[in-house]
Amino acid sequence: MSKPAIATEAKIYVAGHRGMVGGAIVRELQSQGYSNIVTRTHAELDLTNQAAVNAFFAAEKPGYVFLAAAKVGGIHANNVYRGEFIYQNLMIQSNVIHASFVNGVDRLMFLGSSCIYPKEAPQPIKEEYLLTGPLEQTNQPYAIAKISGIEMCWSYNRQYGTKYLAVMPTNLYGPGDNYHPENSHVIPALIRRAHEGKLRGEPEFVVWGTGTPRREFLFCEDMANACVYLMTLAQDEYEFFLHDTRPPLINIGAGEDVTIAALAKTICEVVGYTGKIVFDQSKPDGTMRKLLDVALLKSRGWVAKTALHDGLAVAYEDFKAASCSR
Ligand code: GFB
Repeated sequence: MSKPAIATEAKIYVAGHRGMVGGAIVRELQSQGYSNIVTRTHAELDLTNQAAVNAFFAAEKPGYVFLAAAKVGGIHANNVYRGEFIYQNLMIQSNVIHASFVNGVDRLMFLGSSCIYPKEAPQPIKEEYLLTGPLEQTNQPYAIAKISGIEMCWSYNRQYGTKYLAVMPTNLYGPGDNYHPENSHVIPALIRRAHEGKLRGEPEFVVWGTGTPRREFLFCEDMANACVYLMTLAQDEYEFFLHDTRPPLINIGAGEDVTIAALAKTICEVVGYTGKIVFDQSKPDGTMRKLLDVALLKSRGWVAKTALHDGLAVAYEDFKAASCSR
């Protein structure tokens, strides 16, 4: 492998550094010796405000951008806050991608989600399945915003010669997750419920839906490692992903999936909850299966390292630390 293309003193903007993935990207960059990392909290810079974003880019002139800022949530939040999900994501990504272009950013990485693919996509899901069928209804507003971001990266690459990549992680979890009881994703929600059930000695542990959907889970530190790996590829290796004929889209996943029922059982083991698992079928299942085909990324030399059980143990420690500090 040739030398990474980014100097360790390059100015790197991580949008969304207070989020789970953005925070992990900052830690990964620091651990690899990158010191010139630019961040702004939401209070310091509202990414939905175009004038503020333009002024920030004009002043800071970053060379590299990780666009990890987004309005995200689990199946319930996506379904209920549909207007917020489409508006905020379209605004954030349009402002940051366009300001990156105007200010000559060298490389930009746009983070999306596996929910951009059709609900009934063949499994495992290849990048080429984008826009080949209807989307899952519960998260269509979020998915359409993210698809627009991919199209924007591709269009700017084609018209202006920019070098923007769009990476689509599978369902993520890990330190810094959102543990809200309703609006979170399944792993933080079940960690919290199992922990509280254990403390209260509750006989039953409720899991939404039928337990039969299958999901693939990637530890957020692995995701951050993949993002930095791609961002720092030597020029010819990076440009491998830039084509006129297909979007600059790369799946990032663990390569295997589990049922929600099996996940719930593993979480109970990790947390030490011994009651009975019951399913609340009044809650939606969402997509029945979402397993990414990660052959493209693997062919470029990257694979996930963290086993689900190990990652869940770290996530549970993070949940307990976060609960204590609240
Ligand atoms: O994590 P989750 O909300 O993501 O739900 P999605 C995954 C599965 O877990 C669904 C079930 O089948 C849920 O019904 N589940 C069981 C639960 N118990 C719970 C619970 O207590 N909370 C939650 N949240 N789920 C999201 C998309 O969909 O995935 C987003 O809405 C994004 O757009 C994200 O793509 C990665 O995979 O269903």
